[in-house]
Amino acid sequence: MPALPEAAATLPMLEQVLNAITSRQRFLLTSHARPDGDAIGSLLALRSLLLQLGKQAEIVMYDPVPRVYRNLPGAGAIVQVPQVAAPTAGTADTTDYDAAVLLECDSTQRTHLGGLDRYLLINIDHHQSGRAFAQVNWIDPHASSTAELIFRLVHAAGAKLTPEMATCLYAAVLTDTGSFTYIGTSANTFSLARELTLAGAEPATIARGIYFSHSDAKIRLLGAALSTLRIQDGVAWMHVTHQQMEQFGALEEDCEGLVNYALSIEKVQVAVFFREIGGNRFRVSLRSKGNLNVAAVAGRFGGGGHECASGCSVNGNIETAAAQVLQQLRQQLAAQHPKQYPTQYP
Ligand SMILES: [Mn+2]
Repeated sequence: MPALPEAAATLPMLEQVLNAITSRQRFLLTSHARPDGDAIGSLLALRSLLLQLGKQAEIVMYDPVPRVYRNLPGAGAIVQVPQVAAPTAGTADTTDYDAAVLLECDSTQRTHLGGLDRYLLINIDHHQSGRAFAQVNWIDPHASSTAELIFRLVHAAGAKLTPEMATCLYAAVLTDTGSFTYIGTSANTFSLARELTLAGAEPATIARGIYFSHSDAKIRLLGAALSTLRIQDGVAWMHVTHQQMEQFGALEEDCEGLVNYALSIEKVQVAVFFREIGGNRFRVSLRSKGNLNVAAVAGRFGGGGHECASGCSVNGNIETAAAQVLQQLRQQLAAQHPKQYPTQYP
């Protein structure tokens, strides 16, 4: 069975990563703070690959593993630390790493972990915004997910794709394509899903673990958010307060994806979710169906992200915070679609 077709231009980068791995022994693996399914699934599969190659590999993360990914094979081995400490000279603790592999990051800052810069850095990413910040870089914006790159790495290394690895990679592809719904989902994505299924991933079991395993706090929070829903000119917005978070015993990760309920309304083009994070400040998640670049809007508040999914923080009470964001959304709409939304009339 042939591996997935590979873009020729990415081959040298894959080979560089493979060489960097095979010539070293001890690896730290990490990804961005507030990890998603692609980060966790790809990290777990990469760790399995390295162990299979006879290497040492430890997954070190700043944030905890979100609840819905905790049952993925190997997730229990993920270590949560605020900082990667250097080995203490003169003590028995001389453990250190030969290299750090960062998945889905455009800088070491994305990990929120200090202390990574002293290692040889290997960067594997599939984002359009990916940057070659490391000594070894493999960035392929055509890949559906980092999982797709790890899959190619497994093949290139001549390793066995175990059912556990296939399960982790399938979970990553599933979530990073929005259950095979996002732009970029292609025949290639389904070929990958097929290969993973043949290797032992069970689609129904994995989907149940991710989409039917929420805390009740998350759904109560959704109820509170929906009760504040407002819609105007194709923009929907809603919010939750800090007090509601506490009342329901909700965690930050319970807010993940709530914005999509607002975006699911037919007439809505852009959805915004506001989460109060303390005194007169809101964390803002923006989602777009594709007509409007929400990364540009988040950028005006010091945030960032993708054209269809971005985030930032805004000061104010909910009324003033929402008014600021809506104002910037209108400006962006006018800039992108000057005919439909003129700012100046002749
Ligand atoms: Mn990803």
